[in-house]
Amino acid sequence: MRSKALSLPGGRRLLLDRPIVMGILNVTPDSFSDGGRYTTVEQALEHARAMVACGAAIIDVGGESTRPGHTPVPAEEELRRVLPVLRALRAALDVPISIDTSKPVVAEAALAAGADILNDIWGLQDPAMARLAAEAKVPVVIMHNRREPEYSDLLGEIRADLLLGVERLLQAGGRDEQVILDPGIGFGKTYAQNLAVLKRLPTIVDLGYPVLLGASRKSVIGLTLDLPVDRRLAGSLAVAVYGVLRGVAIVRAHDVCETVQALKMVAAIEAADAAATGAGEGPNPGVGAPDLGIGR
Ligand code: HH2
Repeated sequence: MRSKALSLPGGRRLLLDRPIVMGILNVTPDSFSDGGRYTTVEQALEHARAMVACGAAIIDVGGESTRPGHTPVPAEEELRRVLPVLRALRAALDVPISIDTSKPVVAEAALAAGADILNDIWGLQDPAMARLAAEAKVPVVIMHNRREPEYSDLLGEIRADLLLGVERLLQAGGRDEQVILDPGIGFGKTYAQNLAVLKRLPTIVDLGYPVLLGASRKSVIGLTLDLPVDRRLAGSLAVAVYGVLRGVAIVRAHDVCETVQALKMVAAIEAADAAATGAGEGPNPGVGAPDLGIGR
């Protein structure tokens, strides 16, 4: 990872010294798993507060569903959905806020309303978005996406596409330190391709930028486990854990409490080595932990 912290507006910093969770706040009527649940400012704020209380390090606000077959939303409608929520979040919470949009006009207004991070599911393919990101000097998620899932070298082409996004940012005057890369699970990829990308996450991590992974409740999980959207928590946690063990820095999740818990558990195990191999002063195994006996 090139940088262990992201610079945010107002001199704030977002530390990436351990994996963090980005909580999803879709203020849409039609998102694939939580559409219509947080459409009033009050509902959105309450949900954001709950996610922060559970340990969300970023709140990602989206005003347009991008699920397959979604209805495109004009910029005016997207602005009408996200701006009041962004203003309310900014007034009530210190947590960094990202705006999930690919429309430069929405991104610009969102930054003015207090958003700290741009999240572009089209990876700065629009030059106006690249210019805006460069001028705003904020962190930007460059997500991989394609209209058709056609590749002759899946990982090689994803890496190249992502680096093109970085190049567009740099050409527009932006900096490497702003970049977060995202392989775009569920975007322009078949089921088998999504799994292959997950398996080979280190090829994206190796590019040296912080990597964000967004697989929460997605169809790659539903198809694997043959489960509907409201029963994909275990699968989502498995993917999150698999991702952070392979270097993912930011996990985008609907179920923030459970995801934070899963990542804390991973961190505790990873931190245990030093203490446990010392003079028997390792961490307390926990109240009620069974004595399994030596050799079991
Ligand atoms: N996935 C979705 C939306 N935005 N942004 C990033 N960076 N990475 C992702 O994987 C990603 C994203 C789709 O999920 P969701 O927001 O839950 O659904 P919908 O698009 O239906 O609102």
